[in-house]
Amino acid sequence: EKQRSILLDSSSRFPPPPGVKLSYGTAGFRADATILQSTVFRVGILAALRSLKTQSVIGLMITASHNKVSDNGVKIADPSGGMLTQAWEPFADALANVPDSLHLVQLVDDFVMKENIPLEVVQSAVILLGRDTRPSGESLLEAAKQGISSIVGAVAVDMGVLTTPQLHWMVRFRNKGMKATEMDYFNQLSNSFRCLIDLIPPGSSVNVMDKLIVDGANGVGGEKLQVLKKVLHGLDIQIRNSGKEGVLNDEVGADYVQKEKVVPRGFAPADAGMRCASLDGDADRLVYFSAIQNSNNRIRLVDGDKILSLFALFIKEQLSILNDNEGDRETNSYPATLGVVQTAYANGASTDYLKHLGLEVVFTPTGVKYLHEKAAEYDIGIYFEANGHGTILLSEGLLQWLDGRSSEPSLTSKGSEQQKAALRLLAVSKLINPAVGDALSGLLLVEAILQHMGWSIHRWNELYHDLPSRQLKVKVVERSAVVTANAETVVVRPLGIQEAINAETAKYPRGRCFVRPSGTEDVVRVYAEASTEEAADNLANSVAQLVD
Ligand code: NG1
Ligand code: ZN
Repeated sequence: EKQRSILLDSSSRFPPPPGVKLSYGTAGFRADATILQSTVFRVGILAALRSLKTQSVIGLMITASHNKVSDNGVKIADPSGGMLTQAWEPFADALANVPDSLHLVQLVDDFVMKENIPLEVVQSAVILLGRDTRPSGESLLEAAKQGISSIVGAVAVDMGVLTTPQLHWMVRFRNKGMKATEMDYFNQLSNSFRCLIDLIPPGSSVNVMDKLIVDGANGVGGEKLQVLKKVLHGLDIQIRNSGKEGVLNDEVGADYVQKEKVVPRGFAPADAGMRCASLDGDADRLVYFSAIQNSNNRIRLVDGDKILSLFALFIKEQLSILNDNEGDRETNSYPATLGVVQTAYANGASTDYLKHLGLEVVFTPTGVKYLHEKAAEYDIGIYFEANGHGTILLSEGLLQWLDGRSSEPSLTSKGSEQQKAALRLLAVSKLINPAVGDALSGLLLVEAILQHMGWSIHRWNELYHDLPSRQLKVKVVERSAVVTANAETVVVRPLGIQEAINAETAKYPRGRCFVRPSGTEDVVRVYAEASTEEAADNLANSVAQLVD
């Protein structure tokens, strides 16, 4: 009927590039931008079907994050603002790789049947589209629109250039029936930041904080931070690499800074010692650093693990104020569970530190979909990848209880410590992006907590000392030949490799090492940690040879 012929017709205009096999991976589809037209068109179809199925607003983001400017990619935001449900990933793979339009129509037909998607009845589907600053983004966005409009009743709304977390945020709040424009986003961030600053105990903050210098990776994050700055009070920010001159992710950005542990381009010798932050290409990752004077561009890196530690410390402090019921027997405490979620890439010293604080630390495989899912099991779940992607999730139950605590009349009159702690946690819940890791909101939370503690970046960095670590990539013919278990810490195939890794690792004090296939690049990654730089390098190199 009509739907079939529209789909047949439009998909024949987007033939897939021959001989390319794509997989949805840890962050959607990614490849050289020139081969992505058909993929993005097809993901447009998927987004429309997803919207029909869930009867909710869906997001489609065109970005390749920290990858080079000539790459691009596409990923879906589900109704909650989170990643596409894993249950649909096999369909995404099948759809992206189907050879021609006849097969495509058949595949869609079968899937619609299987999932019971209401195509016949006239339904409406809404898909919000966003893209980062990559030059290929515009024409790929057009392909996505074509894909969406080949499903009857589906409407694409172009939100323009956005950070990935902005799009996820908009999807989430649109589905809660709220206004969710870009300005709403900026206002919510700046208001909740202000709230946290106003709640700083008198005397405990450094009144004048030095300015923060931010590396915008020559991408969308720097651009958006310029806008946010205008509605923000109480923070002095200077933005570098805002995209006007340099190339996206070219020796700039959070991925480069975290992996290479050097100063990004665009910084001057005079910046040494200053508090600096770096965003990635779509602003969902954040790391801090400070350049070491006369050191060949070396830095003190304050990575995602340390951001996680700072957040955990602050939240734990607020919870213990709330649960301190001395002289206040009337009020019930809330048995809030607090959990932190890391991956095998977390520095061993961070895990030791968090456990030492008495926190529950759990591990998942790489990929925020896994971390996010785990964190959602707690009243407060904090997750971070070492590379700076992470956020904080607070349960509805806890938020309601906090709401009650913060407005109890008996407490209000006293302006008690408990009331303030409740208000702080509520402000955190409004500042932090509940959908995905968000460099802009994460940055504001870091800044608010540093002011609250009265800490410099150096004091923060002293929470613990990172173990020296090294990451390598090994190009292999078939990365899927490497199969891992136990949150990617053990290789189960090819047989024998794990024994060899164990034997190497045993040679080094505090040695730890693992390998895993990347979900976003055609490589196998090697991570090694040991008590000295040299040992970490040697361990990584010798294990890389085992995989090669
Ligand atoms: P892969 O390529 O699967 O290692 C990388 C990051 C992930 C995650 C995704 C999505 C490392 C070692 N890996 O995944 O943590 O952020 O990209 O962007 O940083
Ligand atoms: Zn990113």
